[in-house]
Amino acid sequence: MTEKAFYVTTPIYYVNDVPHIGHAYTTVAGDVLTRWHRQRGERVWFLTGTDEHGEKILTAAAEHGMTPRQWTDHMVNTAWLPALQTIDVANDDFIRTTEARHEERVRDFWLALREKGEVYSGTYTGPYCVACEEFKQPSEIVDGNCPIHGRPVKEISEENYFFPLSKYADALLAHYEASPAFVEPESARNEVVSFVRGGLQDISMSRSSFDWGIKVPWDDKHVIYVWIDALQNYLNATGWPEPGWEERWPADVHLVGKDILRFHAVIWPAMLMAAGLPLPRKVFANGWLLVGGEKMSKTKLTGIAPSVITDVFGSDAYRYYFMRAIPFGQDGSFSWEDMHARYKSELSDQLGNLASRLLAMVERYRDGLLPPVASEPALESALATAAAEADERFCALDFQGGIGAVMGFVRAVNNYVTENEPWQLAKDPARSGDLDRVLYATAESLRAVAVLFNAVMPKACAALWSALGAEGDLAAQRVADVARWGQLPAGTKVAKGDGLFPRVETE
Ligand code: ME8
Repeated sequence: MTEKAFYVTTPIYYVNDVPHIGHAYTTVAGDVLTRWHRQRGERVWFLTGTDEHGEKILTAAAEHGMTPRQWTDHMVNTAWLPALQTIDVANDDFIRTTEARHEERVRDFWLALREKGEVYSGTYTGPYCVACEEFKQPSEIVDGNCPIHGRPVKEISEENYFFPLSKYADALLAHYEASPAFVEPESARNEVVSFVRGGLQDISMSRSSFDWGIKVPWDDKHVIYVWIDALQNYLNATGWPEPGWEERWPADVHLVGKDILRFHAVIWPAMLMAAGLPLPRKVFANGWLLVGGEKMSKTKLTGIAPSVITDVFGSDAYRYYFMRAIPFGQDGSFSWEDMHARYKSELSDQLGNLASRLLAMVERYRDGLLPPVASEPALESALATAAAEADERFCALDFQGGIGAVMGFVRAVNNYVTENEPWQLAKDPARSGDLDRVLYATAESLRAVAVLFNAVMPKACAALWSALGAEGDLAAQRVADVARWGQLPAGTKVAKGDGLFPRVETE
């Protein structure tokens, strides 16, 4: 059997509306994580996709005078797939819950659970938030509104089929105890544990008041509840139960926003336990992206399309900013001022400036040809430390820390150039050897930076890689080899090229 892939998923997003930077946030994190693991030499599988059933989608389609099928096709093709290009995401698969490969497996799964006695019929009465597509506890409702969306919930009373979630409480608690890394960060884990300790209620696994969904296989007056349908995408995308599914499953990381933590850390593992299938290894909940102090959402009309930002700053700076500015797992605010300030001080003034200084000096003093390989022990050891630190942090989903480690090295190289004053060395023919050494060491450092920042900023790093005249495919460069000094051969032709991070007007 092929070695199991490192399998990462994002939530599958609702297509009632277009993507905003909150959706892109989780997806970018998944893309950075998987690109990093690829550069560790691992086989990786990165899945994203769309959640297309349920009342919310049905209503959106009707409001636009389309059938749900027309609407979901339209949204996927015009908005959700293009958004992946906008933010430069290299997913391996894209699953839609309206695909046969998903719908058929959902039916099989529930037929099997019903045969095992894991389904019973009953009546659900209580509040429901269509925006969350979630059955709520009366105690959660604030003045008749959903606590997340601030919009009225509706009272529903339906004949439904139920999944006996409550009987899995002990097994779930035992699992959280035995595998502390199953839910991260710590705050998310604590929330989940105390929620389950508070006692679980059985959940409705079907809806009967509308028909946009996967029909319950033994009763076509019901459709499978959209969340129950959606969660299974992660398993179905592996091809389960066809041969080969275990080369992906279990997922190594389910990336989710904290709004949907309970579905992933409580209901989903209980479903898998009921089916006798292995559990995912980790559910990691990111915090809220806030705009103007509020959670940005489609329903609150504060949603910003990713392209509004990438049109100004480009996809690399976009990816860099969100991963750098907000500790992953905590809430954080987006503001244009902060984005611009970091773009200027970190990307333009540090990284961009270092690259353009080096390339210009090699051009000017050495006709664009790299001097002989030369050792520079202080930089070599700073690089080894930064690479090890970055690896540890990125693998722990501490994107801010991983970027910080590489950026710390960029600053060290900038200081090295400033202290060694190659422009002064160039004036003194007797110090030509010193100039060679400084130019070589700086170029070699930048080679390493291109490798270490490739997961975060693939386009800029590819440009830097080619400007340095480096050979081979950048994405194939291994993290484990990055600190091996002397990889750029003497005489390599560098090219000045355009600046990596051009000035952006503050307007
Ligand atoms: O919940 N800050 O889909 P959805 C950070 N279809 N992340 C945010 C965010 C914000 N302001 N807004 C959205 C669904 N997100 C279901 C998921 S999975 C089997 C089914 C991100 O379109 C975050 O990852 O409402 C959040 O969990 C997800 O988008 C919700 O996307």
